[in-house]
Amino acid sequence: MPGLLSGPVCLTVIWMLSWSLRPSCAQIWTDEVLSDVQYGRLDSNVTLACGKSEIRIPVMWLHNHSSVLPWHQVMSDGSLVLLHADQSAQGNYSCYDDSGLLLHSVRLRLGRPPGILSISCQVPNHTHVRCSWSESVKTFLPATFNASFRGKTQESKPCIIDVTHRHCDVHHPAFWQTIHILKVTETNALGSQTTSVQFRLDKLLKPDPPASVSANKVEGFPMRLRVSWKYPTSWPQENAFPLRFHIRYRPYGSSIWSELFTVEVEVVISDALAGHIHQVQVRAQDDVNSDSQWSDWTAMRLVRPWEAGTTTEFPEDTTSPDVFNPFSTKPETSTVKSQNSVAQDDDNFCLLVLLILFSIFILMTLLSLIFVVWMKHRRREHATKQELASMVKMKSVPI
Ligand SMILES: *[C@@H]1O[C@H](CO)[C@@H](O)[C@H](O)[C@H]1NC(C)=O
Ligand SMILES: *[C@@H]1O[C@H](CO)[C@@H](O)[C@H](O)[C@H]1NC(C)=O
Ligand SMILES: *[C@@H]1O[C@H](CO)[C@@H](O)[C@H](O)[C@H]1NC(C)=O
Ligand SMILES: *[C@@H]1O[C@H](CO)[C@@H](O)[C@H](O)[C@H]1NC(C)=O
Ligand SMILES: CC(=O)N[C@H]1CO[C@H](CO)[C@@H](O)[C@@H]1O
Repeated sequence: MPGLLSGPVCLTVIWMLSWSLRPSCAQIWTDEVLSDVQYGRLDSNVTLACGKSEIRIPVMWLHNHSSVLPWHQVMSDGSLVLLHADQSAQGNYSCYDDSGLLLHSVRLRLGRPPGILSISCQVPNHTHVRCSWSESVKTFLPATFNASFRGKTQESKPCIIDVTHRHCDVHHPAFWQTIHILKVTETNALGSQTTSVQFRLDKLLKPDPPASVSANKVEGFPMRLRVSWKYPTSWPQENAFPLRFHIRYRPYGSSIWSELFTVEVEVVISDALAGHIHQVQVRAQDDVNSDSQWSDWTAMRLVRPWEAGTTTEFPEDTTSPDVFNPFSTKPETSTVKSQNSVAQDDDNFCLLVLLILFSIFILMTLLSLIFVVWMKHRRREHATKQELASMVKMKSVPI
């Protein structure tokens, strides 16, 4: 068995372990390096001091373990000035005295202080505001954000931040205040910048599109279509904040829409073109507040009115329009399918790699077992030969 430890099996195991541990090692390394970081502005002159203690001149500087430095000057106190530093000037700098002793080392990260943010807010109902932002200046540096929200004559309350998605949420804003102010502060190692925007919640109020839209023929009426839908799930109980709905429809291929408005959640269209497939869409708006915005239109529904002499091919349920509607459903299912198959391919690839690794492992084990058995065999042969030789010797010794 000790033969196994130094054998190829052990090597294989070590190789596999190091292979699987590599990403976490890299992680630890970057964390260590981050402990001594100096930040500087891109495209400016950046000064790196050679330690705090008094310096024995001359000193030598290395960048990423190489003596090739970006455009620079070394000052009389040994500090290094990088002139008009660009991205490639980032990295690990170390300075040495003339005997080769390391005096100081530092990691340089370059970037820019934060600039003004561009901010936009969505108001899907009366109790929720979500504001998101994007940087107008690329800073290249990690940043933190804080945000506050207030009505014109009101105490400010925090806008709760989601750092990864760069947005923040306000719950139960004071809707009766017309003007609201949002302030977002971005802070990084080089500075801090506050952006503030003013807006009117009633003008930003925009419901999500109506849900569960269905369009059906009306048995016995060749010019009628029944369209129904539900309040969007993000809109609170129907009675407190009623919505009004805008329905539009046209025979497939026509460019002219017919329209209907209602506060109900169902309409019967009575002027459909007999025998033709129709396209139907619905959108919603807060019924009380006409300054507010219409939702986006729902996906196109296709439906054909009832025709005399034809039997009902499809059951009269909400899914039947989808059967007529190859256009809206097909792209969805096909993208889902392709994503699935990509994921499956990945899985298959992993499985294959595992299988190959496993069979290499088995092969190595077998080989080293054979090797051990062979070694033992040889040793025994060797021993018997020696025994024989000594016996011969003993015989030849005269008694
Ligand atoms: C950087 O240093 C150089 C040389 O000392 C000088 O000419 C230049 O004006 C400096 N640039 C800035 C932005 O300070
Ligand atoms: C030095 O290393 C840093 C990363 O540690 C890299 O961004 C930079 O481009 C490197 N520069 C040179 C000149 O090798
Ligand atoms: C956000 O951070 C800035 C800078 O650190 C600070 O001045 C401001 O008071 C902070 N705002 C809030 C709402 O915490
Ligand atoms: C308002 O919209 C948000 C975001 O869609 C949702 O989380 C919340 O439940 C909605 N509020 C009500 C009362 O429906
Ligand atoms: C911060 C950092 O990574 N410092 C390293 C830079 O390079 C010198 C010389 O090789 C190392 O000693 C430092 O640890």
